[in-house]
Amino acid sequence: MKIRILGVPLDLGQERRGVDMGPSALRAAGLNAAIKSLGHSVEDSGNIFVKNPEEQHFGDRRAKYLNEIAEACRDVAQRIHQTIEEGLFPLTLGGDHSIAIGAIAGVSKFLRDRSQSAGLIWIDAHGDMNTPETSPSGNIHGMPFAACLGLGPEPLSGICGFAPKVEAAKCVLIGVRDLDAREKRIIQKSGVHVFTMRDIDEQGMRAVMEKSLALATEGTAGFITSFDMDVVDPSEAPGVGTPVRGGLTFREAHLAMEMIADSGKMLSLELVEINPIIDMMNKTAILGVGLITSAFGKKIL
Ligand SMILES: [Mn+2]
Repeated sequence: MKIRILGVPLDLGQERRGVDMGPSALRAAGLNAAIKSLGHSVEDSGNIFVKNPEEQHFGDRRAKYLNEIAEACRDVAQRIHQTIEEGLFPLTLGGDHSIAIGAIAGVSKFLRDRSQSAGLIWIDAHGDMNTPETSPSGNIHGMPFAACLGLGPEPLSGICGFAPKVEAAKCVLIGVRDLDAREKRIIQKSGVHVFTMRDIDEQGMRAVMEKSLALATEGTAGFITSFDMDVVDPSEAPGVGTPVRGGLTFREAHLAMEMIADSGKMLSLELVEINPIIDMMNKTAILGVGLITSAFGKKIL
C-alpha cells in the first residue's frame, strides 16, 4: 500500500491538555519506519494547523470550540478526500476524537460521488454519540460518532454538504464501557451495532470482530476504522485523554487490528486521543504504533 500520514494536533474537543501532542508522540515512537518495514510506502504530509485553546473563547458552553473544530474538520475532510483520489491510503493521527468527523467526511464524500458508501468500525471506551443537548460537558470529542450519523450541530454533521456520512446499520461500536445516561438512549435508538466490554468478555474478541467485519462490509465499498486509544485498558495505555478501567488487553487490541488487516477491506484509519503528558515513557504511543502496524498487515509469524 501507499500510505499518507496526516497529523491533526487538535485538543479543543476536550479539557485535558496534551492530546495535541499525539502526532508527535507517534512519530517519535517510530511510526513511519515501522510502516515502511512492512513493505508499504509512506508519505508524511505533516500536521495541519490548529489553533490553541488559549487563543480564543470556547463560545457555546454546550458545544465548546464548535467553529474552530468545524474549521479543522473541513480542512481534514478536504485532505483525506484528495488523498484517496490520488490513490493513497489515509492514516490520520489525533488529536482528540473530534477529528474523525473530518476524516470520515472525506472518505464518505469520495464514495458518495461514485454511488458507494463506507461501513464504520469505531473502537472506543466511550460512545461518542452525545449531542450538545445531551452532553454533560459540552466537549465535542464526545460527539463525533453522532455527527457522522447526521446528529448534532450542522457545522459538524453537514461537512462536505451532506448527511449522514455513514448508515447506522453499517456501523459498529466496539469496547464501550463508559456511557452518559442520555447518550445511552441515543445509541439504543441509533441502529448502530454495539459490542460492549461485556460482549467481548462473553464472546471473545475473535467472534466480536467476525460479526463486526461482516456488518461493516456488507453492501459497502469497505470500512473506516476509527480507533480511540482509550479503548485499551489504562494499564497498557495510560496516556489517553479519558482513561477508563476494564478495557481491551494488549492482545485483544492487536487481534482486532490483525483481523481488520486480514479482511483487506479497510479504507482509512484514524488513531486518536494519545496524551503524552500523562503517559509513561511514551508507552501509549509505542502501543499505538504497534496497533497501526497490525492493522497494516504485520504478522507474528
Ligand atoms: Mn472517542
